[in-house]
Amino acid sequence: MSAASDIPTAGVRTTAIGTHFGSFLVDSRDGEVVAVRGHPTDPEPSHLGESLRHFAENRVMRPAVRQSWLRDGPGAATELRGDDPFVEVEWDTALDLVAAELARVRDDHGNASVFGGSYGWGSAGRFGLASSQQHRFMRFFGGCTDQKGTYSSAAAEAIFPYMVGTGYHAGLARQTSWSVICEHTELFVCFGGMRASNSHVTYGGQGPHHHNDWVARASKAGVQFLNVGPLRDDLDKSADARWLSIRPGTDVALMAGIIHTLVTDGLADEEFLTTYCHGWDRLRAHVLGGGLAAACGDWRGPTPWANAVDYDTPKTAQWASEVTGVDASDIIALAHEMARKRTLVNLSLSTQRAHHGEQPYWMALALACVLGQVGLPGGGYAFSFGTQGNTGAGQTRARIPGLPVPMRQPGPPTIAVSRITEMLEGPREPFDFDGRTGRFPDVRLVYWSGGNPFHHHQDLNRLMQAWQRPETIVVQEPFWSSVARRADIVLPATTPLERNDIGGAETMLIAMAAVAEPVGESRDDYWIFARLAERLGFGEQFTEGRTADEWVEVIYEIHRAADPEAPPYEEFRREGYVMAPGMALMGDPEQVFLEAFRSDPDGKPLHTPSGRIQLWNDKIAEYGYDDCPPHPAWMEPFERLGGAGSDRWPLHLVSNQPVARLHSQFDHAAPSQATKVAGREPVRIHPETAAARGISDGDVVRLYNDRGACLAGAVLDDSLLPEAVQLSTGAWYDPAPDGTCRAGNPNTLTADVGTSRLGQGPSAHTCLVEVERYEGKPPPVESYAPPEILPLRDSRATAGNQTPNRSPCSV
Ligand SMILES: Nc1nc2c(c(=O)[nH]1)N[C@H]1C(S)=C(S)[C@@H](COP(=O)(O)OP(=O)(O)OC[C@H]3O[C@@H](n4cnc5c(=O)[nH]c(N)nc54)[C@H](O)[C@@H]3O)O[C@H]1N2
Ligand SMILES: Nc1nc2c(c(=O)[nH]1)N[C@H]1C(S)=C(S)[C@@H](COP(=O)(O)OP(=O)(O)OC[C@H]3O[C@@H](n4cnc5c(=O)[nH]c(N)nc54)[C@H](O)[C@@H]3O)O[C@H]1N2
Ligand SMILES: [Mo]
Repeated sequence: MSAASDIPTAGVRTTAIGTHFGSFLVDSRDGEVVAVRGHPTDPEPSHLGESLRHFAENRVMRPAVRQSWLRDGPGAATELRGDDPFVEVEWDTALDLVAAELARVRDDHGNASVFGGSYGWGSAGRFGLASSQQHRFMRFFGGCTDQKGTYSSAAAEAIFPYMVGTGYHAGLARQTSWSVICEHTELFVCFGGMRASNSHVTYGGQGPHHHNDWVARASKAGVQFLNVGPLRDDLDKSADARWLSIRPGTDVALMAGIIHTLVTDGLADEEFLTTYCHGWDRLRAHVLGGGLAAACGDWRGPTPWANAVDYDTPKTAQWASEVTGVDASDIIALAHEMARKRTLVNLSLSTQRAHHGEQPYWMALALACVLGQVGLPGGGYAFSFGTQGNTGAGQTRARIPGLPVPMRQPGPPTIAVSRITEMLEGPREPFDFDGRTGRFPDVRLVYWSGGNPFHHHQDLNRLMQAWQRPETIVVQEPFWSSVARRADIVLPATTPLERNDIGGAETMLIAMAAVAEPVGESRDDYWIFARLAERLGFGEQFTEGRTADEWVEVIYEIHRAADPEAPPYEEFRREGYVMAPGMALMGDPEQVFLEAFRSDPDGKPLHTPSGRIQLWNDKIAEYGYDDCPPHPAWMEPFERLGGAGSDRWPLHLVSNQPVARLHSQFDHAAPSQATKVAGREPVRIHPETAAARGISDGDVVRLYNDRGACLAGAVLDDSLLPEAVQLSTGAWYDPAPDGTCRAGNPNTLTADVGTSRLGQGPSAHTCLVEVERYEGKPPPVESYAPPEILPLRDSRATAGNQTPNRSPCSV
């Protein structure tokens, strides 16, 4: 971050910006950012702010159409997506093409043939948020095939209502607060750690950064942190944490082993379990290995999950040790320590972004129940601490208003967010999702703004194949990102630095003001959708006759109506930000998760069928899934260390969130590029693992498995499990002709398998690989330079040939 004294003052203008990683002051001169400073309200601004200086680099300057598509129309040479050059066109031409194509696909094939789920983080800004813009547009368009859930927490979102009768996100805001933890918690067990770098971020707007401060305060107050996971540095040094290194993907077995120990050593809180839980008898029978009949109680329906669940083996510490790689004596000691102390059991989202990812969230709740501490101050169940910055802030956040998005139309289907490749591969194929069945639509047109499937999706080689299926792919993007390069029509979007908006963080609203004119011919997402809507006949509905700036004011007024203390709009803009007391601390700053339920289980029951915590759920039993039993259980994932696949692929790939950027955003810019090793994404390898393979620090290495390969720069580090390698997400996908990603994108290696038929979430963290030294001259990385572009000048000269032969341009 820039220090105030570094900033030249002559001609400098300061504006504010709200981002997913905090609020900042941006000093600019003549449209160029000269410094990015933390907002005065932020005690510990994120280094991620520095990337904003690079907003003008690697931009899509003009609307561009893939050459084959422009020449031969929809569906032309789709195997050339990503290889064809682009031809720049005038905005009117581009908008006519896109509108005509949307109309053609809708009229010929129906709205379901347009896929507009458009998952992704885009940029924060209550009005500008690209996904809301697109969803509003698509609703007036008559609907489209949509997506449900998130890559972040799909499996947790799925299982939450079945276990506690509330949504995951609602639960998140009701977490036990840090102030209570500091005072009461003795042992804070963190499955998947609590990564300091991850806590910089909160979707939609991170407020002041307090996470590190809370961790340090808790540690000082005597809270003992235990990091359970493959990386020592998943918990910051300031926490003075102990580290229990475990094979990734085996947490549920560890939890089962702890529960078994507690039960057999008489430490299970039977009174809590019978008063507050439904199904404990069955779960106990399962953990003790009492057989299928005992574990299923009076359930008389089919039990297809019994093929995946072992009902006969007692889940002893010894058994758990064989699965997890943790010593049995450590498991027993941990069980005893947990029972002795006020213990809070926390899960990071990483544990559920894996095969059978519903289970860790459910089994950890069961463990907290066996300890009998759920609802006690500082004890019980916690989740997602360390996965977003404001967890534990002790508040129920009021919704900060954004662009209104009309209700979804009935009709076009909704798929689980991460089932996109399956959808493209298998039109009309059936799918299961959270108790319902559906059929994938026959998608002809894909529309994306504010997200990057060639960042977020697993098994990119497989996605590349499926990506050839649609006839037309439209992408709205500021940058020549890996998804923009694989579009047929790229519409250049502005970044938040080029528009006015409102930033919303949990305790304040920020008046965001443009720093620069739009780069090149880029336009706001709103401008683009408004013009398309006009061409398609619903312009007035989409815009309601308002300019972008008028919308920003309207959104502020919606907030003000709910918060009478908020000043008039003009004053808000003049001041640059406003604390929103009506928005902050809606809940109890000293809240304890499920405290009310604990104090009065009959008067304040949970919204579950039993009114209790469900350790068994009949609804899930009725679904009859073979990969999601009606109670939490350990099931073998499709691959893991010490299990399936490990004979061929001896290393586990940890593809966690990057420290130096948000996902793939600004990977092209200096702050992220400065972290590269040998020009590629760094991969951390344990020195023993490296030595056995002749790999030295700084070498280019090749990671590979049956699904794909990528190159990365070796960093030797002993702070990880020797059988793990760590390659963060976000390097811009750069496949060589053989599919090897030269930049180091881990999603060339991950598997595209749903967590289960219930959650259908992504299983990114279930992944085995091998690594070798790259011999010979490594190929250069090409994804950070724009693709081949035939400039507007040339395309004007040949304009006569360019009317696509299958697109009626009549709208
Ligand atoms: N292997 C592996 N893969 C993972 C994960 C993992 O743990 N391991 N994690 C997953 C998770 S949790 C997530 S949330 C996803 C994240 O996946 P995404 O959210 O898709 O990733 P981003 O890189 O943030 O993509 C946002 C895109 O929006 C663009 N953009 C920014 N601002 C604007 C704007 O104003 N308008 C428009 N039109 N575009 C804009 C950016 O340039 C960028 O290309 O990745 C998932 N993928
Ligand atoms: N700086 C930065 N912060 C971010 C993001 C970013 O891109 N950059 N992305 C944000 C987003 S969208 C999200 S969803 C959150 C994600 O938050 P998380 O899902 O918690 O984050 P990850 O980085 O995927 O994983 C955290 C750690 O879990 C460990 N781990 C992986 N698999 C397992 C396992 O099976 N068992 C155990 N015990 N540990 C395991 C890994 O060592 C990893 O470092 O982070 C957010 N924070
Ligand atoms: Mo995420």
